[in-house]
Amino acid sequence: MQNKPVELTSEQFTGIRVGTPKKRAVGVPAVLAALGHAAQWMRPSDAIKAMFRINQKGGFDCPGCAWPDPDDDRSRLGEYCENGLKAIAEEATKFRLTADFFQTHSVAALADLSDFEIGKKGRLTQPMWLRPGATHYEPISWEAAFQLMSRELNGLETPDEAAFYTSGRTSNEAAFLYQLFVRMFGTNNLPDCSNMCHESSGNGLSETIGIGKGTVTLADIHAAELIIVIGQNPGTNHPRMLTALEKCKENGGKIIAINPLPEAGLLHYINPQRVDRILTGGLPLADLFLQVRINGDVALLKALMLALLALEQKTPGSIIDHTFIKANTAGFDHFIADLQAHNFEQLAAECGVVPVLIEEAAQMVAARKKMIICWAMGLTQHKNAVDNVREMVNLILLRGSIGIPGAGVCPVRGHSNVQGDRTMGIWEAPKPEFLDRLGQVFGFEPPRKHGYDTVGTIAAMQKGQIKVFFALGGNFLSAAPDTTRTAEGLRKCQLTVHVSTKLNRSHLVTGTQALILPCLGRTETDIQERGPQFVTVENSMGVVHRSQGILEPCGALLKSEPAIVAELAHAVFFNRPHPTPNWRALASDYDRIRDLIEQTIPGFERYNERVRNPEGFYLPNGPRQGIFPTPDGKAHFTVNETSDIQLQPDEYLLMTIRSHDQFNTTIYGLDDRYRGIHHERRVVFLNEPDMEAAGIKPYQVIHLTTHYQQVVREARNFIAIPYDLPRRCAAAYFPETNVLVPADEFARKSRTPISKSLVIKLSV
Ligand SMILES: Nc1nc2c(c(=O)[nH]1)N[C@H]1C(S)=C(S)[C@@H](COP(=O)(O)OP(=O)(O)OC[C@H]3O[C@@H](n4cnc5c(=O)[nH]c(N)nc54)[C@H](O)[C@@H]3O)O[C@H]1N2
Ligand SMILES: Nc1nc2c(c(=O)[nH]1)N[C@H]1C(S)=C(S)[C@@H](COP(=O)(O)OP(=O)(O)OC[C@H]3O[C@@H](n4cnc5c(=O)[nH]c(N)nc54)[C@H](O)[C@@H]3O)O[C@H]1N2
Ligand SMILES: [Mo]
Repeated sequence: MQNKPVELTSEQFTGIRVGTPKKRAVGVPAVLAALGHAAQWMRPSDAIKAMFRINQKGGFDCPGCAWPDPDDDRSRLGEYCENGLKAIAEEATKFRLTADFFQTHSVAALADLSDFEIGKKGRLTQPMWLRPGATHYEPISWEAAFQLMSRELNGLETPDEAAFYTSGRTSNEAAFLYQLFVRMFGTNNLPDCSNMCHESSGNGLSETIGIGKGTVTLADIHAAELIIVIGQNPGTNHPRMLTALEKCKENGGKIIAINPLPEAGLLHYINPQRVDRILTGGLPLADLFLQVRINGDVALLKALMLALLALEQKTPGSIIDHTFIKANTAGFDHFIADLQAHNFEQLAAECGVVPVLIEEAAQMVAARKKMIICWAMGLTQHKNAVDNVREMVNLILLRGSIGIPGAGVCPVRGHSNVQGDRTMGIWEAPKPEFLDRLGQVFGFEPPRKHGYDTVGTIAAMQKGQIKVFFALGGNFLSAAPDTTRTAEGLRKCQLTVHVSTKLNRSHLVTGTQALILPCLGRTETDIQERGPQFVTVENSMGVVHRSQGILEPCGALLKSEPAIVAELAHAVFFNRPHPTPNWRALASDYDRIRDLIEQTIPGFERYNERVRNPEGFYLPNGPRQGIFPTPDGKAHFTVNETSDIQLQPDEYLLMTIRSHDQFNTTIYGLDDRYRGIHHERRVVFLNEPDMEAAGIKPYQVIHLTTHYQQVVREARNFIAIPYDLPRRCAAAYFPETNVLVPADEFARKSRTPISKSLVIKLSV
């Protein structure tokens, strides 16, 4: 039974209904949608409790996105948003998966379900084991599970035969213990979701401004005169950002949106917590919308900067901030020489935006020094993604728009603690200073060789070089590129382990044996030997704050993530000659873990004390103060490459994006309300004239293929939707399209898969 091929993704249709795309986001329909999810999946008492404590001081951090909470005035009804409440309804569901469920459903039968159906089965409540050759998972005690993992890990020829993945929901405390355990075990194989996400931002920013994080605070967003939102869909993925943009506009700020899609949340926002806004139909957000072609951003930014140079020539000294540039930057002359060698009209044609609109954008930029650029996955998942990031830095430096209030760079993070995990050392390429300090504090010699990142792990698995794959959260199979190859790799492992709250497809494509370890979620109380515990997280703007669950855990057997890591380390290092920390004591009181973080990582002085402030504390950020911690102390202008993708007549550029009803691979529902799609995910959005030219009828079922390095990858059965997007551009949802993403094509330097610029062919 088990030998029947396991479905890597469901290809079934669910019954599409198409409406008109929305021009306004949020408002009352969003509140109703959110309440609908809560009512359907949660116990009413839990829903009410959770709604009032989400993102409140002393409450729990929303398990959704990493957008920060206001330092002061938080809405009484929780700092909540529609998709935040959906995230909570997903985690705090009233449904439970017990041992009986796994006894009646084989792994193969579960894999036949869609991701939506799998996720809705309920919370995992006890450790489960898939024995070698078995068709069904069966219960296993925690003790036996830790023994099994310890045997497998200690039996490896080298520690590098294990890979330890992290998803960005993991708390600082769990992440710190985890990387410590992994490095004491002897490897830097710490791939994480960030490798597929903002790695390009971290890479481009570290090199140019000396820190791999954003430089602005929420107060800066409110105070900015101009915000450019590029390659991001905040209405769906960071809805609370719309409230911050609203404040900026009320203070007189302007917004430019740069996106291939006219996303509802970029155009118009109805704040659901303000009656005045509801009654008056809300507030227009973007003052200017530039409908860029996919991967046309470097060309667009260059054209915009050329238009700025033209303005500067008319009124010298008014636009380029020479004083700032001279005092704080390097590489200006080289950058300008390269820029001037480009042709404005050619760049405009390349990015697909008409010249007058680029000139209008330049006028807006020229008139406002307090400028912030916000971005997300639309810029980071391309071959030239790091170039995208560095080109935005050029624009910021040209205007001297950094190190002053209301200005700077703002990569908007995804997972709620993805930034904190990196600060804690979840990184396959750790800095030597970090390892030195870790070694000093804990008295060991950490491994120095860089480990595998996500694409490196997939390649190593395929070669049979990874024997144990351990995941602290996430859904590696579905989130990673090249689903088929990733599945092949996972199947070559001896043991695959997932610490999870919910069942997902990664639990169904396994090594010779597999474990699922159920853990507490953000919403639940966490009681350890020395009393109730809270965890800490770092948001997108470098604020570290506490998060404490309030709901009763969904099962008595659940363990917290720090406890699971500590027990694993205890089991693995038991009887080793060299002493390691008292792991169990650490997990009994998270203050103890925080004390060790304080000793190891700069910026965490008086951690336990400061994190007890209701607002938490800001981590140090040099560029925010105009100090650039690069080797020469300067911010760097760089020369960057425009897209080198040349489409053949029958090719299109596909971006794989999120619907309004999902959190990454977790499918909340089957609607994408703002884009007018209901009850279906297997859709591909195409430009209408392109469809006519190719003879594709609206709603016709078509198939998508990619062709990289002689490998043809196919995703079958997508309904073609005519949509407002540039010629030769296409969009479809992830993770259904991850089968198309090659694992061996990625961004230069950051190695992030090219999920936003896949060259595809269509067939019927
Ligand atoms: N509800 C919800 N919230 C989430 C998530 C979720 O899945 N659901 N995921 C979380 C995570 S981990 C992340 S990383 C973030 C993701 O947040 P986003 O980056 O907003 O997510 P995507 O859907 O990938 O959207 C990318 C946007 O970029 C645009 N885009 C694509 N290609 C290009 C391009 O070449 N140039 C430009 N200028 N734009 C382009 C797309 O049209 C789309 O609007 O959200 C986080 N928050
Ligand atoms: N084609 C394509 N692929 C992409 C992207 C894209 O835009 N296009 N985006 C990429 C991005 S930005 C990201 S961040 C990755 C996401 O990659 P991942 O982080 O690996 O994926 P998620 O879907 O967020 O993980 C969901 C699973 O996490 C588990 N989980 C939820 N809460 C908790 C918790 O509190 N603790 C633990 N231990 N487990 C929990 C649940 O079991 C759930 O099934 O995907 C990437 N993949
Ligand atoms: Mo992400």
